[in-house]
Amino acid sequence: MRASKQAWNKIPGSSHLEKGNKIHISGAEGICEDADISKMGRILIDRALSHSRGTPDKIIVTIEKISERPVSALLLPLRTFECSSPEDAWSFIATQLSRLGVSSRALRSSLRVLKSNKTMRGAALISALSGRRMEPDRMRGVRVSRLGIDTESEKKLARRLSRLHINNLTVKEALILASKVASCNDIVAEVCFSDDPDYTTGYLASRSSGYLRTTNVKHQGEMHGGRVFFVNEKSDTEKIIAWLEKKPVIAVFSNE
Ligand code: WAQ
Ligand code: MG
Repeated sequence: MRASKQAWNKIPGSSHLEKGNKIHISGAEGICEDADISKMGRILIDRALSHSRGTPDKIIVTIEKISERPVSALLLPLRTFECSSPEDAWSFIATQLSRLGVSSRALRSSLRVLKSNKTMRGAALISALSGRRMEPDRMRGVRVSRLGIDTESEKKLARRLSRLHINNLTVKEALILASKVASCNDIVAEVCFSDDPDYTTGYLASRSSGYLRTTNVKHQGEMHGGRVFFVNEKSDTEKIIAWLEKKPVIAVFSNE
């Protein structure tokens, strides 16, 4: 599902309006059984209609049959780091990312995406070394899709998150997405700030660090946010994008 809203700008010196940017309101994706398609459609439409970024004037729901058998990806272990301010949070994230081999150029490049008020629908692909943007459509970014969690793992995850008082859809969906992304060999790390004005916890994730939630990555009420995937310099970008967008992946606690 994706929901957006057309912005209108005042033409200076006149009472007329002209079309501005299309504002991304919300998006969501998942995998479900045939029997649950209508239910899932309703849930997604309701979500689009009640979002803190605003009321959309366009909602697109795409439903596709998946013929390929999903592969599994291990759910990343989760930890939360309490940070006192956006500066404190960024300093923590930057330190972790440099340990993972992300250059300072790439860090600067990622901050431009994460702090931009022109939020993208998808994620930016940034070379971990040169900081170069690798995705063909820089306005849209790359949208990770075809991802889910198996029923047993979902129950176990709900129990674990409940104990931490964070058993909500935002955390669950972000953890599943990060687990799919981290299972891609050519992705070094991910960093995410929500673009929701009332959600100030972000995260960084990678296979070796796990999913590290970071509080106060932005101030309450701020509309910026985004996602960045740092990729190996010599990787095949087209292949990575096809895998992120099209490969069905189910997150699991263990491969047994
Ligand atoms: N694929 C790629 N990028 C995406 C996707 C996706 N499926 N969904 C969202 N994005 C990008 C897009 O640029 C959004 O503007 C940005 O991420 C933020 O999306 O542990 O809510 O849905 O407490 O606002 C993270 C912290 C919450 C969770 C993430 O992201 C926690 C969140 P949002
Ligand atoms: Mg959002």
